[in-house]
Amino acid sequence: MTKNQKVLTWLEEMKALVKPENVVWITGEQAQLDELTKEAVKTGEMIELNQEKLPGCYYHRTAENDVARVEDRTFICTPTREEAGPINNWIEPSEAYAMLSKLYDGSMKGRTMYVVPYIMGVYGSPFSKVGIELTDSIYVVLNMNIMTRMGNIALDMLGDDGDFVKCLHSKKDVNPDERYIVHFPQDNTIWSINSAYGGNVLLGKKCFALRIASAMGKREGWMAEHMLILGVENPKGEVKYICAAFPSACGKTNLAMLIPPEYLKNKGYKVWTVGDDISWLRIGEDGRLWAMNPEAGFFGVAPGTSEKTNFNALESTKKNTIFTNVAINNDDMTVWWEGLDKNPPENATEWKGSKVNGKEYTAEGGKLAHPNSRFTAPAKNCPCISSEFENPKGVPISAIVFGGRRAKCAPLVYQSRDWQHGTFVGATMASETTAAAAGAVGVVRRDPMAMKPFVGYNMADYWGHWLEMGKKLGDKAPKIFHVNWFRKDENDNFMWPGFGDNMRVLLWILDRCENKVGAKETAIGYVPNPSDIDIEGLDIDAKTMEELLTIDNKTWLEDVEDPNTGIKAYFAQFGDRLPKEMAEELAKLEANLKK
Ligand code: OXD
Ligand code: MN
Repeated sequence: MTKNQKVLTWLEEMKALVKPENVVWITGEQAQLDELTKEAVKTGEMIELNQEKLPGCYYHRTAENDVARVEDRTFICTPTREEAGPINNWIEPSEAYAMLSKLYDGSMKGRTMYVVPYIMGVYGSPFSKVGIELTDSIYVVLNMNIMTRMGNIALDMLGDDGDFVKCLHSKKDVNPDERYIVHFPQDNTIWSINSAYGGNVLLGKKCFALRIASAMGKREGWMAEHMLILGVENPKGEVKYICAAFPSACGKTNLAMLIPPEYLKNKGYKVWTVGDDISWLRIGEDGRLWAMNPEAGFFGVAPGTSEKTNFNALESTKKNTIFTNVAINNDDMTVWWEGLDKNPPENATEWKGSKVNGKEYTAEGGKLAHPNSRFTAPAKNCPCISSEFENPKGVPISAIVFGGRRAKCAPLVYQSRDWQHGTFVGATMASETTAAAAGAVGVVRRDPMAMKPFVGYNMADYWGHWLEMGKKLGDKAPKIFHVNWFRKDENDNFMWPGFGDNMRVLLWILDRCENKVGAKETAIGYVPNPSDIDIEGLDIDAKTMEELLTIDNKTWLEDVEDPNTGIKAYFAQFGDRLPKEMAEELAKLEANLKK
């Protein structure tokens, strides 16, 4: 336990509110975790999978109404609405505490409250921060054990006087009408109630490591970003690091764990994964930008993950993994999901819990796994995990890459002119909806820096913070790029093969960072000369390559001016809080396009 009076006082207050029957401190010791797992299996909260084929793996099924993050029930409770900004939901803090206290009152009656101390980041790193989550869910405890460094180690790092992020979670009765995910950035506090699903309840992840941490970063001069971190090793054994931010369904985990094409592998190129979702970035003593992955595991989307699409992610799930809402193969108690292979199990339990013939069920269009079903896998299982994953200093970043799914607008890759322009490129990031989701196809959705659902304060002030960081970094700033793996030809076919071949684009990016290759200056920034992207062994002709890199000024002007989805309309909602540099960049883009 701890002598930290701030912890003990807060714990007493929270106990008085939720009134648990017992309180159990989570130590992180294996014997305690084994006991909890046993108890969860006994109550049905977890299902034991085949311990020979999937050692240490368990299954969890959520309520049918509790399968994803709930953005419309997620709130940023800053003292004023303006501090939260126009794209966050807001409640005045004292009103939120009062409303939620009524819901939490006695919510753990007859239950055990687990006290989960955890570290976001590596033990002892100056980058790292401590949180404590109080929860009535063993599923949460076991997931936090994979996603964070959890238990006594965190109390040790906290010490007798350290500060921590106060996280209160009660699954209560999983009532969607009273579900709230609420953040109080000025109090470093998160309250989550009436959900038992990953992103809403593993409070170290989106809630702390992005929403609360982005606000901390603004106050303290660092950045919390929705970015993967990967290392590219060249044949001389030198490794350069890249951070990349993409909206969901644009292949972040796949890029983080990329396997280079055969001809590059043969030359000695390798890719190393440092993180697949979140990056905390600070300016190091050498003046460069350094990144650390605050997480210890991957909370990945299962459907679509296969040996072909992401061998390394699949390998990561073979032991000590928790599966949520995938399908079970009852013949051997293993797991299955759409896209794993073409062989759905006959004797299956689908994600809602019904026994079905999986072959017939899927042939009729049924989904055995929920589209947002997940694996929680330890990062150390990943075959390409970076040797720097546990480095308390993090890794120095050469390039920042933004991206989205744009059928026509964005070229395969372009480089911003400088940090200010790069901030504008991130701020105007967008992605088009796909047929996979309900609703119209090809609708542009703005998702600045892929942080739309995760920024813990006014997005306009967040852009201002990016600009401040750029000023501090000066000429040591990473170069900023934009990629688009999803450009389509006139017959609606993807023009670029994607997956491992994206490595070819990463190599151009790194060459640009080292001034080893030229580029064409265009209205939107620097675009590669087509012959500078290596297409050896690819079934792509020079004409396609050229098309992948063309910029159609008319399409771009529409992207600026569309009254609903355009950049101008998007910026307008931030009023005079929009940094003048962003308005300047918009004017420059417009002028360039009209030239
Ligand atoms: C995630 C997300 O789960 O971005 O990582 O939604
Ligand atoms: Mn994410």
